[in-house]
Amino acid sequence: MNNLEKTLSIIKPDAVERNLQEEIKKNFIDNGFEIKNEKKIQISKSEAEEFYKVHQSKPFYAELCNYLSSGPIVVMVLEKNNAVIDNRKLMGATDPTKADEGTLRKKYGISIDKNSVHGSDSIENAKIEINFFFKS
Ligand code: IDP
Ligand code: MG
Repeated sequence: MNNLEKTLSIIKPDAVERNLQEEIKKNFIDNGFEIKNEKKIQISKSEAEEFYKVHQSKPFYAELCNYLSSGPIVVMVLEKNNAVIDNRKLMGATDPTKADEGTLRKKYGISIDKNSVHGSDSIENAKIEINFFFKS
């Protein structure tokens, strides 16, 4: 069945700093994702606060926003059938020590905060997040 979706992926500062973006992009392509749009940017702290506002009540919110704005990131629109859930599966658990073998966070993540990749968690949030970075 054709269920073509788009999702937002971010290669986070820890991975860009280690120059892993081409290797991580190859994982997406090898797993059937098409990279429809892509840019390398650095966002401000206030943009990170807006992007992560669903987490504003969490104890790690300030640290999280400081981190996402601390260096260059690569933001991408990925497309495939069931892109949202399939990207979450490919990424693995939030905490790299709990992520399954073969997942991006297991392979590249350093810690729960420096976990290398972000991916939208629902079709609705994917639309919001894609619009945040790639205003149409
Ligand atoms: P997700 O990225 O797997 O969707 P979320 O719960 O949405 O995980 O959390 C967003 C981001 O916040 C995570 O990717 C991680 O970088 C960071 N984070 C989550 N939990 C913690 C924590 O307990 N301490 C520090 N950072 C955290
Ligand atoms: Mg999340």
